Amino acid sequence: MSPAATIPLEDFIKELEDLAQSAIEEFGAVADSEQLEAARIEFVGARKGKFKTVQKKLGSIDGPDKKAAGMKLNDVKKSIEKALNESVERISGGGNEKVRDAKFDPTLPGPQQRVGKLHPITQTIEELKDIMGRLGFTPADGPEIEDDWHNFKALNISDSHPARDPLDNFYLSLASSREKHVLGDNDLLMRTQTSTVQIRVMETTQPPIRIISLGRVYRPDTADSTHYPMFHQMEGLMIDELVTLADLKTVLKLFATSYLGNEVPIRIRPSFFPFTEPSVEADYFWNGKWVEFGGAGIVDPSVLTAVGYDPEQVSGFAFGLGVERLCMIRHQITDIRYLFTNDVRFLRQF
Ligand code: FA5
Repeated sequence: MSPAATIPLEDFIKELEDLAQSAIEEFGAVADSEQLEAARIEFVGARKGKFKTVQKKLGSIDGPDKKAAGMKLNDVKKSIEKALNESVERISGGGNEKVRDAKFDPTLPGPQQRVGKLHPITQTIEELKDIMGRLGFTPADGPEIEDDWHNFKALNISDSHPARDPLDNFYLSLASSREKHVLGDNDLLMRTQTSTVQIRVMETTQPPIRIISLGRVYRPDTADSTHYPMFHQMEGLMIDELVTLADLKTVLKLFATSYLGNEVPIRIRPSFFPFTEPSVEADYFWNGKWVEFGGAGIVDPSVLTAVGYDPEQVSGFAFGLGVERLCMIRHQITDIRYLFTNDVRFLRQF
């Protein structure tokens, strides 16, 4: 067997020096990231780069010359890398210290960042406030944990009324006597309606009043496509001299056409609430059926008396609308449960 052909050390060194020179010249001349990438592949490409090709010849250098050849190879490698890095820095503007890899193309758009959004219910609440604000109603707030007076008694709901049934309410038990001392002996519960805020506002404000209150309410309802045990209501209250059912119908109609548009049919039908007389319920027509979106009526004189008003002097109307039901028709959401499962694939759509 004939011995493998060897390469003289001088030839190897000459080839390396020529390679270094042309690499330095070329990296120094590139004008944009495309040319830079082409030069990078040409000289230091992992499979077919020129440096790789010369490096493979190291095996053909005579044993005693191998060490010198290896050292030269390392020197040339370093000077090519230096020229490459300088070129990357020049092309990328030099500002970013981390930009060392020629595969980085500063002209390409960066990875898309997803921007968070408001929950569809929050968006609906903002829109409702906006519409009612234009009709002269300002927002008011009340607590979600309520006492018997504000949730029932002041609203003309008697002690024996079925609406007080423990099966229809989330009552809270007071754990300690200290809590009882601070909060009083009243039964506490998660409010079942925002009508509680009517009472709180009337107790502390003299007419004329024109408020809305938007917030969460709680009922042990079984969840289905239109019911959830926690949902939001928008309460409205207007108290002044000579407020009539015609004013209520006008405001409900103006609200409904602003929010739903003219093409969604709505209807108002007689109903009953202990705190309004007469009382009505409002429905919109959607997906082939009437869906109730709120109750309303003329504030019962006994409620006005309970808060210290004179029913001979002032009158008013109130309404309570289901925010989820309004959000659902706006966005064509067929099941209320989607609003509370927090699936980002659903939430991203709004
Ligand atoms: C009331 O809560 C009254 N407080 C409304 C009212 C206010 C009447 C002022 C008169 C004067 P009702 O229980 O019907 O009424 O609820 C009002 C709306 O809340 C319903 O029309 C419906 O849109 C919504 N709603 C009721 N229960 C649920 C539930 N479990 N899940 C989602 N929305 C509901």
